[in-house]
Amino acid sequence: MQRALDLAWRGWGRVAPNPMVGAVVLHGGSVVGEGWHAEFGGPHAEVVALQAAGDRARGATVVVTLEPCSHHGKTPPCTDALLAAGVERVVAAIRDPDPDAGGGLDALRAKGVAVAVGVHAAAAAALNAAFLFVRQHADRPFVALKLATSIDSRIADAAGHSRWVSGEEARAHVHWLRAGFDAIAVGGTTALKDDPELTVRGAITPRRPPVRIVFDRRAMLNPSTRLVRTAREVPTWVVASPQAPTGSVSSLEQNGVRVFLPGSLAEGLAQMRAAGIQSLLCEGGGALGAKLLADGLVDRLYWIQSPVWLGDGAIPAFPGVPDAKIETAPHWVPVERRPLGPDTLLVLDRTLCLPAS
Ligand code: AOF
Ligand code: ZN
Repeated sequence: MQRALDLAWRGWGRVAPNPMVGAVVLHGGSVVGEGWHAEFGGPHAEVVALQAAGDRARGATVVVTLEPCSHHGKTPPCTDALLAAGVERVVAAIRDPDPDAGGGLDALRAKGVAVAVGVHAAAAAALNAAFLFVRQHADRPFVALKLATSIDSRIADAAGHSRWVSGEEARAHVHWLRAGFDAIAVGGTTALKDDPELTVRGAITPRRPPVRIVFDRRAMLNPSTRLVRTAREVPTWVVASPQAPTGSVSSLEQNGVRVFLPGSLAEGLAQMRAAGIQSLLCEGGGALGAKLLADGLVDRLYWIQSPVWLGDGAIPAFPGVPDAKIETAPHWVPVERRPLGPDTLLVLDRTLCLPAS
């Protein structure tokens, strides 16, 4: 299953809103086929792995990170392919909560295939966190917050300088991360101060470039910023408030920016979801990140820690968190710990959206 999970990750940036899935075919204790879902609309992981196994799939065990589908979607049901290949046993990490595609394990069992579910379930839930989240929640996208801090959790030094808190490997990883999200968001002040492009310039070219979203209540983003200048090439949205100056709003719109005017941050996220955004990566700044955290709107934290100390006068990453008791404070779930050159990435999920097994 660990191998199947590793294979599944190869679909990052290419398959959303479908899930990333990996599969391994085992016969007589050896791997005889492997596959993963590589492209949205393309063959499912199980079918790719069965094809690789050929005749050796007869009597084999198929290990797959998600319950095989039992529906005619963009491709025929994987349950049919598994039965036709003569597979004896299917081991899945988690069930598929999709009302149309789910139920494949029961269908296989009814045809005499041995089935098991729950192996490495937590890792499989983390792999497809956004896919699972949107099937449990209709009111907003899956929200991830990326933070680069010093070892003492500061996002900027006492002079307010924040650029290059983290190193080269960390920056490359952020481009990889961006490729897997429907949208990349920043706050209005960051958009003005850093003048970022918020595009994906890394090893993976995403199937669809992420929408760039600026949470900018006062609609301060001006037409000379890179974001606005390239708004006709890469979708760029501004989430302002109904009180934003109408002149600023119409100037943004004339430059090809789509403007939303929700009454609150939560309503803004609801409007993003309604506009088709299922997963959103917030890259700062401090005020937006802190507000999302304080309002319980962060589902995943990508926390890059650099081995520097910036001291008490520097800007804290997590201001104003209410006190909690050590016995009762809710624990986040560590999903990954990875060295990025001199820095360390810690990925934490607030909860896992584990489907019932
Ligand atoms: C995938 N890749 O490897 C597996 C999936 O629209 P379709 O026909 O591609 O079906 C998508 C659904 O099939 C998806 O939402 C999931 O529930 C199920 N399994 N999907 O994209 C795969 N095994
Ligand atoms: Zn399938």
